[in-house]
Amino acid sequence: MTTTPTSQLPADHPLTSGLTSESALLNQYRGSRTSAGAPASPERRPVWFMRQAGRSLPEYRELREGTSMLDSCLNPDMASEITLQPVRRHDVDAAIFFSDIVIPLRLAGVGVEIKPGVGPVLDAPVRTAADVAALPELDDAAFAPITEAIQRTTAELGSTPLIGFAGAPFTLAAYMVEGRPSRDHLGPRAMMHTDPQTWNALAAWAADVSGRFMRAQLMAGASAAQLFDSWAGSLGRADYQRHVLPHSTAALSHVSGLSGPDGVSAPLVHFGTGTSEILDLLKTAGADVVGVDYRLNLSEATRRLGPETPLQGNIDPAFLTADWSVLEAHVREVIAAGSGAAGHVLNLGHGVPPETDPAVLTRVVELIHSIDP
Ligand code: 1CP
Repeated sequence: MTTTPTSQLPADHPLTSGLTSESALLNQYRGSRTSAGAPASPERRPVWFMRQAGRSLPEYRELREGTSMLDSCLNPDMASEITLQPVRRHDVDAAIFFSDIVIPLRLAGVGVEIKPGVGPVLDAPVRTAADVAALPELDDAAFAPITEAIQRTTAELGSTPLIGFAGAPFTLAAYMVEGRPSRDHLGPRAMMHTDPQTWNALAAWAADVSGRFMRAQLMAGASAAQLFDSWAGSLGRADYQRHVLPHSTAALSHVSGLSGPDGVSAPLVHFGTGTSEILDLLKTAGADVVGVDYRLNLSEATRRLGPETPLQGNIDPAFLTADWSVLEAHVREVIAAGSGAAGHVLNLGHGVPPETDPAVLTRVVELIHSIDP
């Protein structure tokens, strides 16, 4: 049975009830600095960190002991608790749901594990037209543990928004074709040219499962969502535009315009690493906010994207081990560089390195909150 998906968030959703709709995070994601008649935001400058939940936290390592990564993601109690840990510890302005980009594969019945110290590894790579045709259908009922974890999490978070996420079709398909992490993603990049039909079928499958994964998180209570195209930087402009962008657009179309009855919609963020040269293309996929990695100065990102585009980023994780004065100067520079954009949410330019001292992250949050918006 096919039903037309609704674009209406449920009545008890934190965006609909107003719990998170005026949060500092959402105001910046909406580009409130330029909205007509908007007062200078009285609230603090919002910050969260990609991979804020994870191995940098001792409480995470303790809880995860003896449970595999994907089993932890699918245990609603654990996923919820791990999502909340960095919010309690660092006082960040958003939680990011503890899960992984390969969870939709696992929920569809594709054999996949996350091997410690390696990353996602599939039982069998997906390389031929027959492999793609044999990919299972993902049933929405499989999202039950995700929905449950999110409901528990948002009940605890109150007015702090939860961000949902998914992997973009290229990044997800890269793991599927290679069967494991790779450096240059030659497998998926070759498939685009040697067998474009199979590539398109695979990327369309990935777009569908990732789009529905984000949608399930938003419907269950997430107030924003981020599409991670971590490996899109390995593509040239022409290949990105022709073979990837349409699929990322399709993934985002599952969640664009999801809103409450008063029209308050859930903002979408699009992020990739090494994407400086395709940043303008990334923006056209349909997200509201562009996440910038650590390689590009935010003022240059604004020049490329226009001042109306809200930005997220881009403290270089390499500074997290530097002397505090060096790190502080860098954070202040990032804030200044982002001041020309309609909105700016502070984040790292990629994920928290596992060896990061969590006390440093807490201090960075305090610094950011101490600087007048
Ligand atoms: O050993 C462990 O504790 C597992 C490490 C780990 C964690 C904590 C993995 C394996 N995934 C995650 C959680 C995760 N993955 C989150 C949680 C929320 C948070 O940010 O705090 C998110 C958003 C992801 C998304 C993800 N998974 C991405 C996109 C973001 C990025 O960092 O670029 C990617 C590329 C993955 C694949 C993946 N999963 C895990 C690893 C180590 C990897 C990368 C492997 C590689 O290098 O290719």
